[in-house]
Amino acid sequence: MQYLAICEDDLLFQFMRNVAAEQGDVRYLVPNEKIARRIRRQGGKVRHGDLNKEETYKKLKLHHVDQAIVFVRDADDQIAVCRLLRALDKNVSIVSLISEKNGKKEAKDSYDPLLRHLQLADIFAEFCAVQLLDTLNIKKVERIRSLFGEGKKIHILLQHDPDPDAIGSALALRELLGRNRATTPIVTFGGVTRPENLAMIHLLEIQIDRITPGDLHKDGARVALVDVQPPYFEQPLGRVDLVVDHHPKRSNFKARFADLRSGYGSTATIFTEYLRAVGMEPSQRLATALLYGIKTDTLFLERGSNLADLSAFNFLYPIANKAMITRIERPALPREDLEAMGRALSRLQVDNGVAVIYLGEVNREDVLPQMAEFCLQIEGVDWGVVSGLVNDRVVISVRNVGYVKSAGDIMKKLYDDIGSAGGHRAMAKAVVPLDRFKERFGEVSEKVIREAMLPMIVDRDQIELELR
Ligand SMILES: [Mn+2]
Repeated sequence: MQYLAICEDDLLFQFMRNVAAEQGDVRYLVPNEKIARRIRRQGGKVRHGDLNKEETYKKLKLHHVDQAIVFVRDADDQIAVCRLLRALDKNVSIVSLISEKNGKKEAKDSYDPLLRHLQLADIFAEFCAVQLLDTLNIKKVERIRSLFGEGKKIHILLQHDPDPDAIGSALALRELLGRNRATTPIVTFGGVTRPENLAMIHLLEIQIDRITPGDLHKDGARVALVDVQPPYFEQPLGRVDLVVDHHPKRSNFKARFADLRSGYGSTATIFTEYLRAVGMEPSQRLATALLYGIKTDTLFLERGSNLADLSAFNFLYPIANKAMITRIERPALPREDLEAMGRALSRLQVDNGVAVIYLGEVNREDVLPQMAEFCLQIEGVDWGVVSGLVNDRVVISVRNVGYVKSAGDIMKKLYDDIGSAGGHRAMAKAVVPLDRFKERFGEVSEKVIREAMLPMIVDRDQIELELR
C-alpha cells in the first residue's frame, strides 16, 4: 500500500508512524521546508510545496498512490485540496480528516464514492480512548499489587450466595496478584446454591471456603471484596483492603483501595480490563469464568451493559471454553424430577391458552421455571403455570409469551398475603408455606391452582384486548 499524507505539521505523522508503517509505505506532503525537516529527522519520507498548486502534486506520481489522507485545518483549504486531488487523479481514494468546525461545508460536496470523511473526534474515541483507559487501569493494578505484601494471607470475600461474576472476579484478582489457592482463598459467609453456579465451580475446579465473620482477620489475614461492598454485610468487617465492584455505592465505607464502576454491567469487566491493560493473557479457565460472569450479570449483554462489557466479552471470547459454558448452563436434571415432568406432560390440559402443571415434590426448585418456559413451546400455549412442593413450600412459577400483562401482578394478588410473590410481566414466582396454602385453598393440586389463576389470566387478557 502506498499512502500519501497531506498535512500542515507533524501531528499526523506522529499518529501514523506506527499504525501505517506496518501496512505500507507512507509519504508526507507538507507546505514548507521547516516541517519537512522535522519529519525527515524522525525518519519520515517527506516532500514540501504549496498544497494548493497543481505542480506540487505532479512531482508525486499520484498514480502510484492508493490512499491519500488529507488533514488541513482550514475548512476551505481542506476541500480545495480534496478537489484538486480528485481533478488530478480519478482513482485515488481520499480520506478527509475533519474536525467539527469544517465538517458542515462538506455536505454540499457532490457525491464521491472514493472520498470518505472521518471525524477526528470519532478516531480519538476509537483508538485513543482505549489507550487512556489502559493507562488508568495499569495504575490501578499497580496500586492493587502494592496493597498486599508477600507474607500475609488474603481472604477474597464474596456475597452470601456467590454468583459467577463474583467467582470469576475473585479468580482474576488472585491471578493479578500472582497468588494461589493456599495463600489467597476465596471465602464466603454463606455458600453457593444455584445449580448453574455449583456446576461452574465443579467444572472449573474452583474452591470456595465457608468461613465465619470471626475468622475473617485470623492470623492477620488481609481482606479483599469483589462484586460486593462492606455495607452489604450485617456485621462490620473491620479493616478492608480492597473493594472492586460495579453495584451503585450503598453507603460510605472505608477501604484502602476502592474501584467502583456502577456504569459497568459486571465486575468481571473491570478485572478483564485490568488483565488486558497489564498485558496478561488469561488462562482458558480464567477466561471462561470471567466470560460466564459477564454473560450472566448482563443477561448476555442485554441488561445494564455498555461498551466496556462488550469489549471485555470480545477479548475473552476466543480464549474461553464455550462448550464448558454450555455445560454449566444446563446442569443435569435429577432423574426423578425428569420423570415427574414426563408424567405431568402426558396429562397436560390447555385451557384458554393456559397450561397448568403440578409436579408434586421436586428435588430441585429450578425445574419449575424450566418447565414453565418449556410450556410456551407447546402449540396454543400462551401461559405456563408450573408448581411443585419444595421442602414444605409450594412454589409456583409462571411464564407467558410477553404481550399479555402481568404475571407478577396476578401472583401478587393471589399469593402475596400468605407467602411471597412477585415478578415481571412475562415471568413471576410465588412461594407459599404448605400449611398456609392449605388453609386458603384446601389442598395443593392442578385443579386448585387452575381455578384460582385462570379467571384472572383470562380476565386480564380481556381487559388488554378492550384497551387496544
Ligand atoms: Mn456482579
